[in-house]
Amino acid sequence: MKEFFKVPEVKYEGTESKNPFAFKYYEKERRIGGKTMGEHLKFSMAYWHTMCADGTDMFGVGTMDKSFGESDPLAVYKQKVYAAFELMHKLGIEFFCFHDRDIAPEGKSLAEFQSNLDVIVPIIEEQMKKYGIKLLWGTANCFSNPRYMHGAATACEADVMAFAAAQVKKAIDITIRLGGTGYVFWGGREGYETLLNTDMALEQDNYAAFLRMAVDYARKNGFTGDFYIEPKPKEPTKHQYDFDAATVLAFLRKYGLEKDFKLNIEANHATLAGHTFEHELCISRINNALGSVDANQGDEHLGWDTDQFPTDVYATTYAMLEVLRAGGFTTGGLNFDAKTRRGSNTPEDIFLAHIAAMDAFALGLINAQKLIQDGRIDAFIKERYASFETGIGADVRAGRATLETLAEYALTIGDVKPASGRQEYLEMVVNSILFA
Ligand code: XUL
Ligand code: CO
Repeated sequence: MKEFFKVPEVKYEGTESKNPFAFKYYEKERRIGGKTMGEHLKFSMAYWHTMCADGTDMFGVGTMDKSFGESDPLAVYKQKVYAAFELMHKLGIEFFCFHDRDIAPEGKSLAEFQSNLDVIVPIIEEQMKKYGIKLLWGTANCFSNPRYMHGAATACEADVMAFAAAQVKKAIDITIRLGGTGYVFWGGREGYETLLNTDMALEQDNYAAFLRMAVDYARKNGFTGDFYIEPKPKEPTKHQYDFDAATVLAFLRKYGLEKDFKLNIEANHATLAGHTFEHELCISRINNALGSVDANQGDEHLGWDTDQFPTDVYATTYAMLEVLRAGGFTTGGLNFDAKTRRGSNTPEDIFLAHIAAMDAFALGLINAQKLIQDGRIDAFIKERYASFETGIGADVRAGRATLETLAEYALTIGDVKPASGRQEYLEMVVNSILFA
């Protein structure tokens, strides 16, 4: 069996270790609050970045060779499978996610693409069994091919929608066959550039109809997992219909799709929407719609989706706090929708990036659990809203209050002097817990 990565299996060595190919914080079997770290974090490899992205950007060709020693397209994609599973196995990553286009070459026609998929999928299936690795979610790439330049499910031409349907149908079949627990829709080209050529109402109706067809097909064929929508405010289109979590929830409710769909929250997409990662996770959680996470990070100095591996420990801490408050992942997990920088172009960099990210989320989990156990933050919030537990506040909560009773009450209390929000004190508490 060919070895693609000259890297040993990555093990936990603790914080004192200086070995770059070792975990300093991620101890898969360590128990935290009733579950192991591995069960909490459910790490997943993103096939598109890790096995396909070669560092190409707007200004230059790729800096990384991901052909794995082959030149015939189908042979390249076969080697990608073996390389992917070697990598996941060595990193101890138990899940992966894919787009149809990441795992097989498109060929010259839809039929050829489908038959290429039929060659590759059994190899993936066999490798999954060999290593005990599972599929987190599948999806279809309905945004890269030029035919999708005006959209896929929201295209202005019905033939394009039919093409997208064929891709989604096949990707759902593969997801079911491989036992995936989720199916993602990221609306790559589902948006618009100018209202001068766009019937927004028609496009949104079509998008909902398309999602309904996909749900009906998948359910009929035995899919019991969750569907996720992945919000993103811009890129590639100026106005993406799935702008952010709140926008997506409103869309799902308008079309009665909220029972089948949860959200797949991506950190960098939150940044682009002008939100924090934890804001998007919190909106999802309080609406019982937190499905899965695309774990990456952006760069505040660049206005685009840089898809960096996550290493910001404050961000992972606040994210894991939301995940723990939501009761943890069920069908979802932490998918590294992230790529090494164009200048980090060796196979070792792919390992180092995953190790850094897995450790950052392990630290996030440890910290989030400490914040919960310490209890000062939760106690502060509870106390801050205590006036809604008795008197007029309790009447509001119970739906007994009216505008008249509140107005009558206000006349009896004189002026109100709200208490301090104590933000700096709370930030100090967080630091004292994180760096104890
Ligand atoms: C694009 C993005 C996608 C989705 C899956 O920004 O995040 O890779 O995660 O289509
Ligand atoms: Co993503």
